[in-house]
Amino acid sequence: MKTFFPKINKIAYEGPDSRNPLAFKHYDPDAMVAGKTMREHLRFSVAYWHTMKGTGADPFGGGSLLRPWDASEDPMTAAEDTLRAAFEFFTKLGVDYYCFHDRDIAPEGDTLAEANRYLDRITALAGTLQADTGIKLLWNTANLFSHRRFSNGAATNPDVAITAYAGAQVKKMLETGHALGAENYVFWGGREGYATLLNTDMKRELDHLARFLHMAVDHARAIGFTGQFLIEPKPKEPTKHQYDFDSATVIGFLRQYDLLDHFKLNIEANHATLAAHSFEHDLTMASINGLLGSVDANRGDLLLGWDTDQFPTDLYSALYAMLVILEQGGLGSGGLNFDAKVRRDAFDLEDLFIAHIGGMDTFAYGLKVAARLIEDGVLTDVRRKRYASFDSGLGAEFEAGRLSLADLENYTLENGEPIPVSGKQELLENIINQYLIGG
Ligand code: XUL
Ligand code: CO
Repeated sequence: MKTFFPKINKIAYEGPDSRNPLAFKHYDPDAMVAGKTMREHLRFSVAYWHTMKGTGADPFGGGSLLRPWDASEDPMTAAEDTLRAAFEFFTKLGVDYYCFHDRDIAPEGDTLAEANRYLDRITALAGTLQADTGIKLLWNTANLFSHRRFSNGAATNPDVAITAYAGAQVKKMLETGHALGAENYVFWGGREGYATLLNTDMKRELDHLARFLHMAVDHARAIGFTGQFLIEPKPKEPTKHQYDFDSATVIGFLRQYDLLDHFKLNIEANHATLAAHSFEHDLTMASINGLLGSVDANRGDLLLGWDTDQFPTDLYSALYAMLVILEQGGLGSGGLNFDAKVRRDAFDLEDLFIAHIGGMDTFAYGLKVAARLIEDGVLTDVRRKRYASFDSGLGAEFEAGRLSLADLENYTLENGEPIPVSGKQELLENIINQYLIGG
C-alpha cells in the first residue's frame, strides 16, 4: 500500500512540557472535561479542500505546494491517491471527521453524467476507507461557485438553466452524503449575492434561494437523509454583497421563508470577522436562537481585509467560542471543522500536521479553561447579578409584559435618578487572563 507521509507517525499527546512539534500539548482525546472526553466535545474535522487540495495559489501566482498525491496525469488516479492520502492524514492526526465539496474529491467531467460517474467511483472508495478507519463524514456540500457557469450565482442565478445545474449537484451530494452517513449537509452561499443592484432583482433572487432550499429539504426527506442542514453565513467574498451576510441575517431569512425548522448555522470565525463581528458574537447570536449547529474553526488577520482562512491559534478566541459551545451543551451533530490553510510557503508535508496540531491544541486549551470558568460560575454569577433588578419588583413586571410606558414614568417620578453600576469589564478581562495563564 502506497504511503504519502512515510516520515510521520501517529500524533500522540505528550503534555504541556513536550518540545516535540509533532505531538499534542493539550489535546488528550480521551481525557475527561466537564463530563465528556475531549474528543466528544471537540469533534475535530479536516477540510478536504484546503488540506488535501490547497495549492498555495493566490491572485499573484499559481500553485506553490507540490503534493505527492497530486502527481498522476490521470485525474481519477490523482483523485484516488488524494483520498488515500487524506485517510492516512486523518488517521495519523487522530481526527474523527472530514468534510468535502463534490469537486474536491472527484473531477468535474465534461458533462454532469460524467461528473456523477466519477463521484460514484470515488465515494465507493471513501465508503471503504471510512469503514476501515472509523473516520466519519461531518458534512459534505456541492461546489456551486468555482465553475464559470456559476459566475452569477447558483440558486440565485438569473438563468434557470444554471439554477437547474446547481439543483442537480445538490441532489447528487445529498445522496452521496446519505450513502456515506454524513451527519450534516452545508450550504455556504458561494456566489449567492450580487455586485450591482443595477442588474439585480434582489427580491426575486432571495425568493429563488428559499425555493431552492425547500427543494433540498424535500429531497432529503424523500431519500431518508436525516442529517442536519446548515447554512454558513459570510458577508462578502466572492460577491461584494453575499445574501447570507451573518447569523442575524440568515436567521431572519430562515424565519421569513419558513425554513427555521430545517436549518441551523455553521459559523466560521473569519466570516464573522469579515462582517465586523467577533467570532463569539456570531456564535452567540446563533446559539441564543437555538440555531448553532457547527463551526468552521479558523481565523483572519487583523491587518488584512479578506478571508485568509488561517489556522486558529488565538487562545482568547478559542476560549470565547468554547464558552458559547459548552453553555449550549455542545454542538450536537456538528463539530469543529478546520476550514483553514497553510501559507503559500509552507512547503513541507509536516507543516500540514503542525498546523492542525496547533488548531487542535488551541481549542483543547480553550475547552479546558472554558470548563473551569463555567464550573466556578465566574461569568454566570456576574451576568446574573448584573440583571438582578429584573428578577423581582418592577423588573419582573417589565419582563412579564405587565407594564406600560406610563408605569415606567411613574416609577421614575417616584424614585428619582438611578445610581449607575460599573460593568467591571477591566476586572473580567483580568480574571480571564488569570484563568488562561493558569491553564
Ligand atoms: C468559503 C468557505 C467554504 C465553506 C464550504 O469561504 O468557508 O469553504 O465552508 O463551502
Ligand atoms: Co467555511
